[in-house]
Amino acid sequence: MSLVTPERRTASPPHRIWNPQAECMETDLRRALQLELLREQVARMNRHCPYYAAKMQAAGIRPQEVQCLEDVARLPFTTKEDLRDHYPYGIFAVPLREVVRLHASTGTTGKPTVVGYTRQDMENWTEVVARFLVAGGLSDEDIVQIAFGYGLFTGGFGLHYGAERVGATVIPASSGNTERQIMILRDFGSTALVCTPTYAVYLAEALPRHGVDPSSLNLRVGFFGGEFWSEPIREKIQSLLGIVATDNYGLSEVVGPGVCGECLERRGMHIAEDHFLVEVVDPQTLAPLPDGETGEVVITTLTKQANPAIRYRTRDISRIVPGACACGRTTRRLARVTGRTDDMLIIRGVNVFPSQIEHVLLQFREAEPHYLLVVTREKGLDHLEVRVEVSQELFSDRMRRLWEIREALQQKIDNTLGVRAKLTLVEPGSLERFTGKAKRVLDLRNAPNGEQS
Ligand code: DLL
Repeated sequence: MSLVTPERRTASPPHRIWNPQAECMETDLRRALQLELLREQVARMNRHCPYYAAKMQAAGIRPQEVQCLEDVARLPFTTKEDLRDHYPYGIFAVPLREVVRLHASTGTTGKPTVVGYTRQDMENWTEVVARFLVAGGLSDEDIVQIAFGYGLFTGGFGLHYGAERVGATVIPASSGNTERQIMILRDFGSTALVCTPTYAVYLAEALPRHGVDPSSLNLRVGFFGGEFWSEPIREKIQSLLGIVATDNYGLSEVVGPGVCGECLERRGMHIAEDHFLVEVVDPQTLAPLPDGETGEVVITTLTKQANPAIRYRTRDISRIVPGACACGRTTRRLARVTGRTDDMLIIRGVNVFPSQIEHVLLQFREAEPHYLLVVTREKGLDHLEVRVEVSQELFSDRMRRLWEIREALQQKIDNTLGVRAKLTLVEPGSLERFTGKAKRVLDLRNAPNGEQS
């Protein structure tokens, strides 16, 4: 017998706000609070982090010279390399005995960056995650299936504590094991799904193969983040699973998930501005950009105790959405992250972003949003191959149709990228599937023998 009562399915009232005092604070008041917190944070860093104190000295700024919020632009940046150079604990601003949790960033190269949380940091993290969950429609009536990895990655534990704080019933399913995820979705009556957007698509497509009709499930909302995704992917997830999907963003170096998340308006992610000061800067000149202009996101933590970050260069590309949101929150909103400065491939001098390929593929019903960019170097020349999965329907169609689509895709990719790429259509289901963050680029230019598979 199912324990899921019909009430579980009722939609929560739109625009419930978890912490109205913080989320709907008057702008002037919020800015005054941010300045006070910033000054305290900078003074603390200067006292307790010799590496940052030296940086400030080199930049010729003293903590007491931070007089207004705009003065943040006078402070030196922090980069991932800074954190790596002080691996593992060199940037901590409190003794280790005050640290109650450690996580580490997911990096593909070298050592990870280690991040710590004091008891108060855990409290703040839980609070900011609860805010975006409620903003995206979660309530204590929900059963939340968390399919993020539980471990050093901040996704699983971050969402877990926030959802528990809201009072929802939390299922720590962790990532992977799709069969078990489907069993839980069906038998436990999950109403909310938490995972990467890549995995949400994968799971949605796997349901019919496992004989499960998505409309027979109780799912109604989904919270997706941890990697780049696009509006068409949101539409795909929403229509396949019959849910409302919201985007949320964060990174280990400043907290994990919880920096910002969408409300049900889905027009930008509300920033937890009493905990994070977000700037957008020109990635070349590093000069601050006005709201609405696209650049690199730079984040200063305002309350983090264990390892505060001052002007952390995220490498993520986005912009602040100007204007007020209809939901009543007064916090500034960060638009969808459209890519990373370091995901950019330079192929024969042309800048190529994986997101451009995704954009093209989503215009073709016959192609799946499963793709891989393979870069090789032969005789000093870069070659880009784009491997794209075709739909089952096209695969079993006539050869002629396959050729037509191939031609059209090739043309669109060439026009979009501005560089010739070799297009390889591959069988449905043949590219690797990811249960966490997707990896779309295989750059073999510095591999010993290039790639020949
Ligand atoms: O991915 C934290 C997180 C977990 C956020 C779960 C949301 C949900 P890291 O592993 O340190 O932390 O990776 C951070 O992932 O700099 C972005 O490049 C990317 N990223 C995270 N969320 C989004 C998003 C977590 N909503 C890096 N859209 C960030 C686009 C995202 N990219």
